[in-house]
Amino acid sequence: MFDQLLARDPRWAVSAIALRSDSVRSALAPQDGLYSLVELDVQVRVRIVGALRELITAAADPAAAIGRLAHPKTRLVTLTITEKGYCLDADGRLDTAHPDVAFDLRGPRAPRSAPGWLAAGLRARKAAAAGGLTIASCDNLAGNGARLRAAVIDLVRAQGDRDLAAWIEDQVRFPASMVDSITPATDDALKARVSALTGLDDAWPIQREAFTQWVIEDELGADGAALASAGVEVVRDVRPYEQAKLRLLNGAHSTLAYLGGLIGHTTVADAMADAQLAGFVERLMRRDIAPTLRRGGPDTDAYIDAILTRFRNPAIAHQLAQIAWDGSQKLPVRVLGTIADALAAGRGAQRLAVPVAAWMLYAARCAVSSETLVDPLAPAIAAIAVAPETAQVDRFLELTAVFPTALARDRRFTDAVRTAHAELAAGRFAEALAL
Ligand code: CS2
Repeated sequence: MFDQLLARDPRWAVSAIALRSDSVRSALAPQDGLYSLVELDVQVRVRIVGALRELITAAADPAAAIGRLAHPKTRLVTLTITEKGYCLDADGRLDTAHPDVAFDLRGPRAPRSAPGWLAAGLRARKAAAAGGLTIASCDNLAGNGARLRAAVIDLVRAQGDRDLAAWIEDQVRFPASMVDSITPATDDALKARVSALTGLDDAWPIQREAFTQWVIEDELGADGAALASAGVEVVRDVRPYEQAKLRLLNGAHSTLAYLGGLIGHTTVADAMADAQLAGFVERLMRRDIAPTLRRGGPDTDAYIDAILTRFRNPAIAHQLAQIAWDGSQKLPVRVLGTIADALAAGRGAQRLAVPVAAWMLYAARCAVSSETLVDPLAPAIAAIAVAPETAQVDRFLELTAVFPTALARDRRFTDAVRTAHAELAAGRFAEALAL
C-alpha cells in the first residue's frame, strides 16, 4: 500500500527496520531495496516494489534505528513482529520476566525487545523535540494498539522514566489495526519462480495472495486521509473487524494447521481438499465462531464464504507447518476467547475443543520427533511430551501462559478436550471431525 501512496505522493517512503536478524538487509541492500512482489491468484502478477528507501538492522546499528524513530520526518511506525514479539504475559500485559524485557529494564542503550526499542526511540524523539508519532501494530493480537501502548508505557515506567511515560501518553498515538493478506514464507521455489517470470535474480522476493485488507482506527491525525487514499479503511472502531478476522480466518487457519498436520496434509489447499476436514472447519466457523462475534463488522456469511475461497486458492502453497508455529501464542487469541464466549452464552464447546486437543497432540509429537517445535514454550511442551499421551492434557491445561484459570477448570471445556484428544491420539479422525 505504501508503494501506491508513494506513486502519488513522493514525500512518503519506507525505512525497514529488522530488530535482530540481518538477513533481509543483507539480501536487499545489494539490490537497492528493490524486491519483487508476486501476487498469487488465477493470474499470477509480479511487480517490483521500490518503496524501501533504507534498510536497518537494529541490533547491528542501534544508533540508526533509534535515530530513525526520533527523526522529525518519521510520521508512522508500523510493526509486524508476530505475537511473541510483544513480550506479553497471559493477561496481555508486558511480561517483565521475559529475558529480553528484563535486559531492557536494566536500561541498556541497545535494547532487545520491541517495546524496548520503541521506548529508546521515543526517549530520543522527546529529547530532540521532534514531536509526537503514530505507532500501529499490524499483528494478530486482540486490541493490538492498546496492548502495545500499555507494554511501552509499562516498560518506560519500570525503567523509572515517568516524564517519558507522561510524554508518550500525551504525544504518541497507538491506533488498533487489522491487516489481512495470506503471505506464505519466502522459499527457494519462489526465488526460482521469480527468476523464470522476470529474468531477475531476487534474493528476497515476497509472495502473497492478491487480496489485501488494512483496517485502522481513526487515530492518525493528518495522515488518515493519505492512508485512506491508498485503500486503507480508516474506521472509528476496529474491534468488530479484528475479532472477525482473528476468530474466523486465523482460528480456522490454526485448526487446519493442527488437524491437517496430524492427518498428514502439507498445505492449506491440501487440507481444504479433504472434505471431512473442510466440512468440520466450515461448521466450526458458521455454528461456533460466528455467534460470538460483535456487531458492526463484516457480513458474517459472506466473510466466511470469502475466507473458504481464499483457503482453496490453488495458486498458493501455504505450508500448514508455518501456520502451526507459536501455537501457545496464537491459540489464546484465535480460539480460547471464542470458547470462553460460547460457554458464557451457555453453548457447548465440543467442536471448539477439537483444535485445542489437536494443538496439544501436534505440539507434543513435534517436540519428541525430529521435527522442530517452533514455539516460545517449546521447553515446557517438551517436558510434557515425555509423559504418555493420555496424561498430557492435564499437564497442558496447567500452562497458565496459555489457558486462563477459569477455562482450565471448566469441565465443559476440559471434558471436551479430553474426548477429542483421545480420538485424535488414536487416529480416529473421522469421529473427531464428525461433530
Ligand atoms: C496465519 C496468518 O501464519 C499464521 O498463523 O494464520 O499469518 C494469516 O495467514 C494472516 O493473518 C492472514 O492475514
